[in-house]
Amino acid sequence: MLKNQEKFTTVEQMEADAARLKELACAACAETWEDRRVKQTPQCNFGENGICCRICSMGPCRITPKASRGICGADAHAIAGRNYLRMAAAGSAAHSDHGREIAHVLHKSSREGSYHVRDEGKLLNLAREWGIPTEGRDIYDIAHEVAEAGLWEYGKPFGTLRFLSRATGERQKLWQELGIAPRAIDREVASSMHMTNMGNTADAEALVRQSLRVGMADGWGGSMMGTEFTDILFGTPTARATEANLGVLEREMVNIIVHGHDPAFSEMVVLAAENRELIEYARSRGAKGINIAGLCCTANEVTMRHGVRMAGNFLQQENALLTGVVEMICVDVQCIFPALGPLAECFHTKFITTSPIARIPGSIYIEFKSETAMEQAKDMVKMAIDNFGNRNEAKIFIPQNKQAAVAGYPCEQIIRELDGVTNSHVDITGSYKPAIDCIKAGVLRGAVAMVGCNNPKVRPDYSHIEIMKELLKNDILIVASGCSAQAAAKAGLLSKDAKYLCGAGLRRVCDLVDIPPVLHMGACVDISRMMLLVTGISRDWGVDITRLPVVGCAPEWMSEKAVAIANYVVATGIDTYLGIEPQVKGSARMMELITEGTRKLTGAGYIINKDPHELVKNIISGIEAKRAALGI
Ligand code: SF4
Ligand code: MSK
Repeated sequence: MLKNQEKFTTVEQMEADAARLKELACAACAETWEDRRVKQTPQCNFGENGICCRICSMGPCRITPKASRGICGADAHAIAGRNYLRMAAAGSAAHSDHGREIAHVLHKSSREGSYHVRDEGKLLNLAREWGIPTEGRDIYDIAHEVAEAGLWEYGKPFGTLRFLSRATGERQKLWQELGIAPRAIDREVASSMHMTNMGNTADAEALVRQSLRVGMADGWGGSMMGTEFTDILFGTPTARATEANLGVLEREMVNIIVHGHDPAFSEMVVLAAENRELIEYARSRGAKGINIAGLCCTANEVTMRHGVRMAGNFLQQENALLTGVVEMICVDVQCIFPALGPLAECFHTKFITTSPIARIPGSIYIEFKSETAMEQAKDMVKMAIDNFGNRNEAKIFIPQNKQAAVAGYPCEQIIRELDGVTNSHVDITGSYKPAIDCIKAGVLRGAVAMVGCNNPKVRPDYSHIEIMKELLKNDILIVASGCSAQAAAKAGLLSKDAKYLCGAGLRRVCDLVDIPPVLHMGACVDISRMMLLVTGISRDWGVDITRLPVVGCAPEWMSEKAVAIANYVVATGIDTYLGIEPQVKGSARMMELITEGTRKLTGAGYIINKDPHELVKNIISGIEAKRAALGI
């Protein structure tokens, strides 16, 4: 038994909390995804295998043993390939539209308004990178020009994306040669929809190539822009102490949950909750204060900039409301269950939607406008306070489990931590060389980027947590984002005490650098940070990305955004281990293309295994094989 093992929250404990919440709720309130999943079982095999086509009204057409082609003649490979590309395009559109919204907020930033430039250094660096003059100019003039240049990336008629020049020379050359360097972001999304429109591409390989391209329009385009502009507006994150799981909800405080992805509005809610007058007002209404907690990636965003505590990840959103102490759940975009509408009606909870992108029945719609954001946020916080007295005491149950966590390790913070250890060696300051040396020496065997959602097809959080624990035991450092990072946080793996779960080498590194062994890098859009991290390691090591003992893993993914991400990760040359099968199984050609076919193009592909214990063995042997090939 490892020391302090009992400090970590197990999946069994989390499941017991969820079961108790359901048990205490009345029948109407207690319907959650678990019940709906049962009613949806068995799920449609045609959909599961990707061989149902309904892109024209001659269909729907399904591939069966007696019907190997749709009415137009499209075979299983064309149908599965088109469905797959459409998923990647939709995911890329979602992330990139989020990035676009943030670009518009930056474009409207001003000294007087709600939104300011908080990281001037990052803005100036980006302006220089993009050839935008900075000398003698007002910082807001620069911000507006940078934002406008970013917005042009969505629709420029010529050329490829600016951020591609951040990649290694080898990657840039390869992308050009393969013809997958993304052009304007919207163009790649539109081209994908055009290619998959009735009567166009039926060649599976061409569809997979475009999936890589539209994925890169996300990871090296819209997502990267979202990350950069968010840092400029709200500050580049730094490591912060926080807590995670439903135990962060407070019985005696006004609880407001922010949920979704785009931090523009939640940042305002967090600031409004710090307003002294509103805190006094909350006290006057019998509360001890205002408690903001986060769900999904909005949580990741505000956690790493303000230390806001995390109520949980994707499949925990209903459970948060079942506690009966949430005065308000305020959402922006993506990963929001429509189920929150009827569920909120079972409680006193105000369910507030704020974006025309996510309109949900049963919610109060208050469209967020950047011009009036702070006033709107204050009004909402006041509405939540006014709702505090409406709780039904009989419906309250707050599970006590919560874990300490440290969140907020963007590339800049990782470099800073490494510099802290090596500051006597001036020549390596600002590089990843200390980490590379540890990998070369075998003190660390490699690194894994743990990402992605929860999915009821596998036991929620179990795959994330089991895989992470096994990696730590095997001296493999983890960077994490999205709901995977939150699974880690709930289990206690983002705490510095998680070093007790590590092998001797990784534990020594954690002690020396004073970091947790799972580094929280942010939200889903921040997987773009991981691309820059790997690019930096490749440069500092002088070894091509495909040869590094570094891989990605999404054991419980569900979103179309994850398909876009997996495509740009593979295009960047990083093997990606999946615990949920992409819905292309009905086409042997597509299965071959996404596992081995892309490897011939980009040097990386998917490795798929539904069993988390087997998947982690695959990861470890993949990393060891890369080490052996490097001769280390
Ligand atoms: Fe059927 Fe072809 Fe129309 Fe798809 S595009 S629904 S396979 S006829
Ligand atoms: S929130 S995309 S469930 S990681 Fe980014 Fe979580 Fe997946 Fe949404």
